[in-house]
Amino acid sequence: MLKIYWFCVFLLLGTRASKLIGYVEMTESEKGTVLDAAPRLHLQKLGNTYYYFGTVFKVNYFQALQFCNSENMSLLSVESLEESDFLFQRLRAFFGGTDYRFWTSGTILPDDTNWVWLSTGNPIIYTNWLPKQPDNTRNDKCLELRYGNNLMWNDVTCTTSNLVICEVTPPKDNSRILTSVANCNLTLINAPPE
Ligand SMILES: [Ca+2]
Ligand SMILES: [Ca+2]
Repeated sequence: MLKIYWFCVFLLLGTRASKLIGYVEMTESEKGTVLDAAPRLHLQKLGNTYYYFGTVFKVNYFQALQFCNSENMSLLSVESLEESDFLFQRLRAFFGGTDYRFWTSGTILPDDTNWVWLSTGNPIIYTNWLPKQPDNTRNDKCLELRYGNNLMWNDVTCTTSNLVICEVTPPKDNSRILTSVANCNLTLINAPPE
């Protein structure tokens, strides 16, 4: 059943970007690099958590939250060294040396004092800031990952256009998964054997 679900997610994510107001398409040169990698890069799994690597459009922080939520996923929260290393290794296998930047759900917006993962509501405990960051140079209230710097963190203006990584850990009773599959409009009879 999980295989069917993720196939549906893959299909839906490819068309949903155009519904986001003000999204920025990748340049032709950027597409040349990342689209070759996209089919294998889009969905990766660490433990029980699945990650979607958006590689074909850029959005601001708020649109990134909206996009992931619309797919029953959450904008990425990097909560451990293990998770950070996993993401970097997966990206490095495809992106080579070019610098790409990705949104996380990290933000200081709620009280302008403490950094939190907005997707979970939890305070940011594990950190991987670049040297001299966060520096809040231009009203920098949101947290981006810099692939070109080993996926280390920078605070940046929330209206910046970045790529997106979503994550989800399917619930054990999988009721939400079944709902998604039901909405997916595929014929379950033709599902591959588990
Ligand atoms: Ca996470
Ligand atoms: Ca900064």
